[in-house]
Amino acid sequence: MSTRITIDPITRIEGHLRIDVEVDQGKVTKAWSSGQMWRGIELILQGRDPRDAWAITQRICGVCTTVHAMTSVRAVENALKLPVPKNAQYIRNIIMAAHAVHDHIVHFYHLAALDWVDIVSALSGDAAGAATLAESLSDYQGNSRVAMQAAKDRLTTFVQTGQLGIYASGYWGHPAMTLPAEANLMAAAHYLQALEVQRKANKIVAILGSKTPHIQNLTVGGVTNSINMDSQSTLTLEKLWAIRTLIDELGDFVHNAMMSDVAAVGALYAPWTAIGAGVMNYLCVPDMPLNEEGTEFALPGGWIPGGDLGAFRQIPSFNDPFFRDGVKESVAHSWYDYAGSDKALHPFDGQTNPNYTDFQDEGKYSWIKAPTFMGERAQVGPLANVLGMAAAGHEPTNRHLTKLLAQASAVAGTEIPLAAVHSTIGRIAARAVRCAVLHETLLAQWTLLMENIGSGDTRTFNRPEFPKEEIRGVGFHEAPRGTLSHWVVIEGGKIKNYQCVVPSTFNAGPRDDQGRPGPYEASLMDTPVADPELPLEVLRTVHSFDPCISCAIHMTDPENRPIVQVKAF
Ligand code: NFE
Ligand code: MG
Repeated sequence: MSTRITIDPITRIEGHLRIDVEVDQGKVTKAWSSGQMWRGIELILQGRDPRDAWAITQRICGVCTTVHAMTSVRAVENALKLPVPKNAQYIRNIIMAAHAVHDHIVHFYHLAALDWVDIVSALSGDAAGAATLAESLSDYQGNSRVAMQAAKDRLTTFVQTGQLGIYASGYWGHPAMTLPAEANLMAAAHYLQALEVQRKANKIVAILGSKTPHIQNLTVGGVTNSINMDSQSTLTLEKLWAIRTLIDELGDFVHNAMMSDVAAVGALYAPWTAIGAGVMNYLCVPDMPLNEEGTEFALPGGWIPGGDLGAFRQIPSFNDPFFRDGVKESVAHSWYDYAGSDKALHPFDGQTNPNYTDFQDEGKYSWIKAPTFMGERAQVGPLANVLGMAAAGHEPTNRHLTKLLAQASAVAGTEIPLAAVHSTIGRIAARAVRCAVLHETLLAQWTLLMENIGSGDTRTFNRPEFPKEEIRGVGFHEAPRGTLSHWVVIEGGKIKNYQCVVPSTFNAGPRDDQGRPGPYEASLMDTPVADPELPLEVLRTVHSFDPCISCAIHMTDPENRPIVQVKAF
């Protein structure tokens, strides 16, 4: 007999996500992913000045704080065929890389790790043992016995207060939590240290963007950071060197602590490399443009159908017709109607007409649309990105991926092949690899900016001019959760249509018009569930995608209905 489990809301994510699964003989046999909030950003944009869209779309989310702003200016620049000065590209690139490093650190340590790391068990871990383990994995400076004891004391004091706050409802002691106490203590110590480290990445965003979340320095055609080495009120050498110091401080944690924690946790949970593959068509886009036209990039991207790296097709530029023509969105199982027909629509012709029906297992059950690429369901995110960059022969990606797999194999005592990354653990591992790659990118983009300013180029802005006739543009960005695109139709200098196709829309989307499940749903199939009352295993796979539902729907329930009261962590 099958059991139905409804988890609503899923916590340690952004937004309101409901996951339903049917479990038969201890395994998931059916799954539904449902976005439970509606906003309306795409509709708010209609009729507005395209130069304002970035500031409005950025309010889609406060987690991926910069990404909608970046993607929006790119969409409008693409419609205008407006080049972007190199300084502006580099400044944007530094912000994007710093934001992603912050986001990936927070995801692993603060959002996902507590599905794998038992904080209660950490309290009984021996500090010297935890330090020995940590030092065997890396020479990160926060690995000492003193550091481990400090973390243990801090956690113990916290527990003695009796006010466990966010830790009160954790699945501590769950049979699927199998790390030794010293491994739990090591990870818990790095969890606490990561709270400080992630701030350093975010400071870089704030220095260049004037504020975070929600940067203030973008404009269609460039950035508003004036460069003048003789003026204290502009982007000065002092600020640039402050950024360099922060980049250097981040490196030790990212390349040593995070990479080896993920390798060790992954190796100790090796059975999870065979769980959670789901949709194996992977999409990622190139990013970190190096020239004014957006035809050269530091990081490659493309399409991998069926998980076959040999079939990789590169997306070379912002103007690539393959990407531009490849995206559609279906609403067959989403709470929207399309006027005229229920066929999937290309985003330039996209519609946002809400039609709420309640949760219908076989009908409409989510506020999230169901995007496809080349007619297929597609998984996006760090795993897709790392596989795409590896397939494109990107040296830093291959180096960090090889390093992580080698370390995981050493801990596991058996060779872990590349194919193991098509899994729940693989998505987490790929995020660490991407974080390491992006840290290098951050340094490289900082160097490019310094050299370019040093060459005498201080340009940061090209003025946009809007024609009367209709123009269309797409902007894309490889955001922390995957491929993000904004699609804008402009007429007479005003926005006629605006559609956002977002990473979590790709991954959290419901069934499409052909009844095919989305990546969350597909990845949950066959997941073992030891105790339906404590569905930790389901959370592991869902959290591995790093869900963001405000992004996925970018649309709020006007009546503010309470959804359900739960005690999940
Ligand atoms: Ni709100 Fe986002 C990212 C975007 S959603 S977090 O990264 O775009 O997937
Ligand atoms: Mg949308």
